[in-house]
Amino acid sequence: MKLIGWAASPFVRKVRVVLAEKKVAFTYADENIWASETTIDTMNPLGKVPCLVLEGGEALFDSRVIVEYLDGLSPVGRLIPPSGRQRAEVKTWEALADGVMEALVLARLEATWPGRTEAQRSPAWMARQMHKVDRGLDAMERGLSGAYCSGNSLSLADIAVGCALGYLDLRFAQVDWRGTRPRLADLHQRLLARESFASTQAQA
Ligand code: GSF
Repeated sequence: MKLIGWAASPFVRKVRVVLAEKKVAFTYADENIWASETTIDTMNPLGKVPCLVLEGGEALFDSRVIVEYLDGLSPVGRLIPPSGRQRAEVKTWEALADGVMEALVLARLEATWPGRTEAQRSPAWMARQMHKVDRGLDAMERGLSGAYCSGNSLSLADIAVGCALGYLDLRFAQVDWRGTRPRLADLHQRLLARESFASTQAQA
């Protein structure tokens, strides 16, 4: 299978970390989805990455669909509980982390997308997104009572949260998210010690 991605994307990183944790073989194709000549929309009509192209040529998107598919490929190192409350809990953590990533991406696009003039950029819109980020991170800090976000082993919840925190460090280095969130800071440090996170860290 082939993963089409973009190195800085936190959603792509989530998929890459899951591939590494599940030890699934794949090829990686970096696609600049912001360039006018991108052909990503022939695979994903929404023009977004990550997109996983299966052996038969079918394309899977978005990241939540892809990670669910990958986790089901083998029972080894299960990252998503099969059913019930535990499953809902992990998926809710993922939704929270994805929401933080989405808000960060929207804030960054508002500030930097070259299709917009300086006068068209809205500080109020950026502030609205960063407020979501703040609230999201506070909720994560409150919810993190043990070594892992959910249950007592690594799950998709930790992976998604780690990717959101990594994207903050990558694109919003000025945000001191660690100051009031020691448990998240500790989780992030422990995640970075894993090969799956260390090998997928994007450089600014
Ligand atoms: C979000 C993917 C996304 O926003 C998912 O896969 O979970 N809900 C989707 N990808 C961005 C790259 S990034 O900023 O992470 C993307 O491909 N944007 C291109 C565009 O035209 O919006």
